Amino acid sequence: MRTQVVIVGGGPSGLLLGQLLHLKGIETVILERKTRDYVLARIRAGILETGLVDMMREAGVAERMDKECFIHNGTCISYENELFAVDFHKLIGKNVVVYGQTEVTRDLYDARDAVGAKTIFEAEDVQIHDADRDAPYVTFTLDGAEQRIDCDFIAGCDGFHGISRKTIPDNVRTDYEKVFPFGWLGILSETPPVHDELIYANSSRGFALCSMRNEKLSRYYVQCELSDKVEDWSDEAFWDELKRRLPEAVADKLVTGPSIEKSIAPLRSFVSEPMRWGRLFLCGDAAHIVPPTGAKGLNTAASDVHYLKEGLVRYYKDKDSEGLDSYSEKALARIWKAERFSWSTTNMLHRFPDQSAFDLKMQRAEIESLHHNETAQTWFAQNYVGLPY
Ligand code: RFL
Ligand code: PHB
Repeated sequence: MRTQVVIVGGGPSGLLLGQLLHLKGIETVILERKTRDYVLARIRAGILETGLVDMMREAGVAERMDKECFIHNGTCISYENELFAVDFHKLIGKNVVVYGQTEVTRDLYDARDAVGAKTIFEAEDVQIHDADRDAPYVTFTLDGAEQRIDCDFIAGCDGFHGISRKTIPDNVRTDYEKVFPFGWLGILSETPPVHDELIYANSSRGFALCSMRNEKLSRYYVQCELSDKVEDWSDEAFWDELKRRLPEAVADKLVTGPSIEKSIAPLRSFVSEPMRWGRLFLCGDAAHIVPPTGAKGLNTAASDVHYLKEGLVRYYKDKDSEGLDSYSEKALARIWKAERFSWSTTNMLHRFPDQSAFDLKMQRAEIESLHHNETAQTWFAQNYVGLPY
């Protein structure tokens, strides 16, 4: 088999790239290790920057999103009983959109089916060959038989645990990493959201987040120990803990109910440089991870897709490789800023095991500055809604 671009990974970055390239007449094959149902059962991001919303429109997959999404003009932050809003619209005239990653992924799969582009599920043992030469190819096993696809380029969209990044030799690659000493325990419940905006809560018991998917579906998180297991947390224990971390007036309004999903995610900052090796280009979580506190993971994946799509279109249309040559540099410049925002927001809102009384005072001063200083709020708003591409 031969194609122009092999995309390893059928998550949101691989699918979005595939759709945008298809619209420009560039042929792709997506290789996904899992089944479609498995990919669609993963509950992850909920907040889309307008850059990603615009790309969904460009890809022609925005119809349901435009109907069902919720526009959020700001977000709320609380510390003990204090609650304040950062009004993005008032500060910088921008907003974000609430629409689940699961729905983004479903819309992209439906669109890919509709145009008849090839996706191979349950592709095992995917391996990238000769990415640093002129004629790269990818091998994999399907139903026990070895397969080969020759191609011009490979997009490594296979997430943090994928094989693409590891294909780049150690002496070419530098990894930068910070692992946070806690995780987030998240639940999804068919209950109305406690507030019309998200609430990021700093409390002496640890961080909490009140988020949502729609007016009947809520997503809540509490900071937990890395050693915690989902089975250790009954729904009742979760709701009790969440209430204790929210301002009383919010906790009193919280509607609780059975969880329909419960999971624990560790928090990590990670960047691998460069994001290109020969004809292999890394996109999204394959190259970088942020702690979810700034809602940046899916959104940085989208900006990578934007730069890579531009580079590939320019290559095929004008025989000009400048966009591909500058891909890694352009993508990384934006990513490091999103890394900084996610890291600083995580530091401002969580309890750390070794925090001294001095550290706590600094954290409090930082939140109070954000509460009362419009310049600090403007910086927060610019980063939260997403820096320009
Ligand atoms: P994904 O989604 O991990 O998809 C990678 C795909 O590649 C497949 N794969 C392979 N396929 C073939 N061969 C192999 N060897 C393979 N290895 C892996 C996998 O099965 C998978 O289908 O990466 P992608 O596409 O780069 O997308 C990144 C986003 O999923 C991620 O950044 C976000 O979910 C992060 N994130 C959030 N991002 C936001 O922008 N806003 C948010 O509000 C937000 N909230 C979150 C989040 C992530 C969370 N968790 C669980 C980590 C909240 C949470 C709790
Ligand atoms: C979510 O709704 O899952 C969500 C929202 C905002 C975040 C992280 C996760 O910062």
